[in-house]
Amino acid sequence: MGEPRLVERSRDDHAAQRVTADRAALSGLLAAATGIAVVELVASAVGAVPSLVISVGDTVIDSVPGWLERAAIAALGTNDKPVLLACIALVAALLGAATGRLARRRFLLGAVAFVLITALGVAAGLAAPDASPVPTVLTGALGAAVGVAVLYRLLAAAAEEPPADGSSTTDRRSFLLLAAGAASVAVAGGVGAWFLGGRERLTELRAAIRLPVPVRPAGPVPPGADLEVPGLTPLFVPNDEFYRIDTALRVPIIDPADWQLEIRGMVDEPFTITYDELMAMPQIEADITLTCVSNEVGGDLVGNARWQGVPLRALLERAGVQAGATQLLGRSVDGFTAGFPTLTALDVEEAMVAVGMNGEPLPTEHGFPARLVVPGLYGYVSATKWLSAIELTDWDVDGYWIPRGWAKEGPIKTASRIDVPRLGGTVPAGRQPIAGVAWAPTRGIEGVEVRIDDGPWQQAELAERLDVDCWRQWYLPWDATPGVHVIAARATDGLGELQTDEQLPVAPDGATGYPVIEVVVEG
Ligand SMILES: Nc1nc2c(c(=O)[nH]1)N[C@H]1C(S)=C(S)[C@@H](COP(=O)(O)O)O[C@H]1N2
Ligand SMILES: [Mo]
Repeated sequence: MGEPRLVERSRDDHAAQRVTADRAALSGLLAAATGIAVVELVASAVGAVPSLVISVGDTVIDSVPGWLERAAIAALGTNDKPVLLACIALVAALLGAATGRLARRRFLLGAVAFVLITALGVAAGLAAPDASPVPTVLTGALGAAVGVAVLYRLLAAAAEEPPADGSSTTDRRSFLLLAAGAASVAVAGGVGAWFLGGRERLTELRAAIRLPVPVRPAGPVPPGADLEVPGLTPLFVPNDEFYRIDTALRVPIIDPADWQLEIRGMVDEPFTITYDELMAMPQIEADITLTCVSNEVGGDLVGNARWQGVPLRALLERAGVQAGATQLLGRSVDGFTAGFPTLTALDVEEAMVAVGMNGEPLPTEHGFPARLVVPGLYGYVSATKWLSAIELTDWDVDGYWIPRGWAKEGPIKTASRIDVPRLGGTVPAGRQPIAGVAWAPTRGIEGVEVRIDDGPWQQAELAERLDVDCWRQWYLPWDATPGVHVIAARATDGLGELQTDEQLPVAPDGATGYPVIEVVVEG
């Protein structure tokens, strides 16, 4: 074996010793970047091929233990996605560089490593709900081939060192030129993938949609329903400021013409309905406060919007719910699921398949073309975005978050928040507003009290009532005296029940306790 192996090596390894380790690493990194760019470009243009980068991220999200996922959300909030993607990019870059150095010694080994790493990405891609196996594997193979070819070409150029006397720099330049070329291809591919991904086109599609006039519009907003105190969260949170929580690394881009909603499972007459059919059904409008079970006391994972859509009850009556179908499971195009009692869907009139948010078609981030909105339930058990199916099942089937350490039932707990003054802020002495919001969807808010330092609980002034499902602003004028003050608030719901002062964490079924802020008043 000795002799042929030596011969093979010298041919295989690009005169290995003459390629510096740094150049080899750079070659590997650029090979990885070009390969990934090619794959992502194809994935963005071909529906049956998922983004392999996103698939790897999804696999990470789905396989980390629930406590870690919660910790990541708690530490990073909505930044969890960019951080995860940056980590994947970093790992890919490091793997690429390592592969380049491996290929410097033995090109075949580097090439095999490259193919194996790509195969892992393909494996993650095949697990995506919208992946077709053959095109996905072919795309992976194309990416690996491009990557290996780029690696080969760059290493070959790097091996052609200029003579020691420095009389020629052509070859050195040719490596740098090639490297710059590969980098440009990678960047262009990435930018192309973003545009082909369809966000641009979807924005146009959404803009062309006219929401039908609801048969049961929400009432007019009475004067005084929004106190308009500077710094106080508005009664209706604008769509682009509305909190966003989901497991989707990349927002599903859905052309309503390709979309349909299935009503299936334990029903007499399963059916599917298109976007146009849904838009032609009688719609209602309702002001509903949506909140996340991960919202800390005083946190901002809560918002209020005017939602428009088709009542769930109408769809369920058409399908005919069978006895024993105690759970309604919403299913998303991206595989997310959330389930709640079927009775809630039938009893709560405003529970709906929403197509509109604050007078506009649903924003992409908030579930376009359709999502569930159910007053009184935390989002993780109810508010499925990018809805693809409504499945009637028994209670044994679990939605996405249940095996990850969250309670099976998720009724929203009565809560209040102090918005003004800002937490940890400084205010001048004299008359100052203390203001905030309070919510108890389905029960409504009857009172909010505020306590300053060790003083008595004082009744705050409430904004005009809009709807029990909708939060209510509150306000208390305060004669602020210089020094440090501690302000607490607590709400009473429409059933006369006081918000609990027991301090509980967000898991498993929602944080409780009074919101408390500290304010410095300057003399
Ligand atoms: N498809 C999908 N829908 C989803 C989720 C998700 O991860 N995927 N998260 C749910 C959770 S936990 C919450 S709190 C709400 C948040 O809705 P928003 O992003 O529109 O505020 O969406 C719900 N719907
Ligand atoms: Mo949530």
